[in-house]
Amino acid sequence: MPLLDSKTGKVRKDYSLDDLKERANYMRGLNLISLCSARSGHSGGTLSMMDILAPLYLKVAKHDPKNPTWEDRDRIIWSAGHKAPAMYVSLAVCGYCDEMELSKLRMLGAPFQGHPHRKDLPGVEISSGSLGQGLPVAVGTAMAARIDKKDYKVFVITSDGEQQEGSMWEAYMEAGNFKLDNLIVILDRNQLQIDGRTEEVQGLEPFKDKIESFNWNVIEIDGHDIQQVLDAFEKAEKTKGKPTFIIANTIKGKGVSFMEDQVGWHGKPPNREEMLRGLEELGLSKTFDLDKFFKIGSDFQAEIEKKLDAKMPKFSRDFWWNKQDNMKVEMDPTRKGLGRALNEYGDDQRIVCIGADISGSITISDFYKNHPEREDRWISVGVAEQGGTTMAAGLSKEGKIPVFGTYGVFSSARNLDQLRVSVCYNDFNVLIVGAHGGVSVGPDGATHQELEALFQMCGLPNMHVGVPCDSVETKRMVHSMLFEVKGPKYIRFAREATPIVSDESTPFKWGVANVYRFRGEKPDFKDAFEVKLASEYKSENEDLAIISCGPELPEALRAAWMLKTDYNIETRVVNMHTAKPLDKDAIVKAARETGAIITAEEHQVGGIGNPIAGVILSEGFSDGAKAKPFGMIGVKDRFGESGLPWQLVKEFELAAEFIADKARKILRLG
Ligand SMILES: Cc1ncc(C[n+]2csc(CCOP(=O)(O)OP(=O)(O)O)c2C)c(N)n1
Repeated sequence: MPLLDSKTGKVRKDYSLDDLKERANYMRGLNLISLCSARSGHSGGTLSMMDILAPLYLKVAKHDPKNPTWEDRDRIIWSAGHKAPAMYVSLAVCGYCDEMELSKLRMLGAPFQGHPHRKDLPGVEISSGSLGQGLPVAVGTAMAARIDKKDYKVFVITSDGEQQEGSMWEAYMEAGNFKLDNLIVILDRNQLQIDGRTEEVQGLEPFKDKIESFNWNVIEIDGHDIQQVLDAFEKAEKTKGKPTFIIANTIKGKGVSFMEDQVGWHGKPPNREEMLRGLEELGLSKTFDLDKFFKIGSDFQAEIEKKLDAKMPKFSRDFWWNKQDNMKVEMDPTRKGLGRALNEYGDDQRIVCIGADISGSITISDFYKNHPEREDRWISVGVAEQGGTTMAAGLSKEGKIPVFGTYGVFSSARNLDQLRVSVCYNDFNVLIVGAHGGVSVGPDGATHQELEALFQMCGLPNMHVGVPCDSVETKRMVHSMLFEVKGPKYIRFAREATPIVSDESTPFKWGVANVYRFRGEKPDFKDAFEVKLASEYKSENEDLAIISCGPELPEALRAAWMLKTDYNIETRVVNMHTAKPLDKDAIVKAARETGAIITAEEHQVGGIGNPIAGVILSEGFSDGAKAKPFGMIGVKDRFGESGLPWQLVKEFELAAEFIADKARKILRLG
């Protein structure tokens, strides 16, 4: 059943096999130019799907772009949300949106986030991007159809790395058990994931037998043969009493020779030259009006920048990073500190590192990269965060020092009960790494921006939580967490390069905050601040204290500089790098000795702000001393968005300008 007019039941256009081949090729071209415009995103796993998506969206599924919420439509659920560009391309060729609009892929405020959000764009059935959830949602949708006696089908797009998630297998069991013959799953079996070949990262074979044993009808096809794709869908629709699973054997990056079967093209967009080469290979060099397409994207980007500039609080001059002749900073991603530490300290035979398919990105693979002799202490679990966490607990029980790491959303939330019971209740010595904390993760969007881990992690008894301010402090903190801090521990860091504001001579003591004081502009930003352990700091009765952690600390330091320059305000900046335990002495002193307090964090507001407020109220002013003005900077109960990292720091009001503006308000400076 093809694309329909839901009012009349008439077919909008009946596509022949040749038409579908032409469309699939065209969709590859549109995909390439959108990714090039976005300058980030997933090329390989989108190109592998086009010979499946063209027939599915244009000929097989029953839907109507003019009536996207038509209740009898077939539901197409994308479990593999990172393939979003391919979804947008499919929706565009069906007419859900204008193809030219795809030039805004992954841009702030556009409806095409790095991972799809159902509230942004008609035709998107569910928000996804956290692997292993779309299929289980689809099982619920198929159950709803059965309850409502509707005959729509539920199609699911999934990928092979995703099969490593345990939640997929619960769903397979349920769908087989409930005989959901209205459920049709299509697996993009391209054999690659981020860390390498699927069979090497965490093998799936014999996959067909496994799924069949769960009472599924399994059909295996060449996913680039559109006739085979059409036949498989037809067989699936005729199958009764069982859900259908189509294993579509594909080639990642299909259609662009230099991307085909290349692991490096997973999360990488083509640059302009690569895009042009790709279009040429596809025979599409003259098909798109590239000038017009890219102009729409760059005009939109310019518009975003203008809006953000207008939104920024104003000061006497532009204090933005590296905008002055002096006060220069070097930038480096905090996550790199993890890799440096594991590389240097990994000879300790107790250390065992567990990777979950994004090992290079979070740098945990630096543990063995230059040390082949350590490979027997490296465990790849694949995309399986719950399994990785419980495995770490088991390793720790036998005296190992396990380090399990992935993006923070998946290492603090996906596995929360595993952390609670198997790690924390047992009080096992496990280091959990949460990379990609904060909105500055950028274009990947909400699903990949961890903004809640401090609530979860600090709420767990026995857990220790560290949030280092830069890559230098990250390395030192990892050392301390490996060898000094005993018990469960979580380290949170960011993705983007952020200012380096410490060095080897900066004091560092687990559980003790550092105090930073601005002493006057210097050629290097870092040298403009004197740093002391909070326990050794003598009060200067400053006007204000800003208590911060992580890469928001450099923003707090910049705010201190701005406030001194424009208002002669003295600020005590406290680096609360251990979010648990909090350095209560440093907080109480700041509350009693300075004129006002601001907490600043690149997290949902209150991650460190709430416990700090609690310490201030219960211990700072419990003797009846007069409370001081208090303010909080953080993300205001909102999911993140796609955008460029520094755009998001502005959009979410986390930049120093917003901290300094908050200070202006609570100190009532004109
Ligand atoms: C729960 C979860 N863990 C980790 C990730 C990060 N991630 C995005 S894509 C990907 C690899 C996916 O590989 P595969 O499923 O084979 O997709 P394909 O190769 O077809 O793109 C990973 C680990 C995620 N999105 N969700």
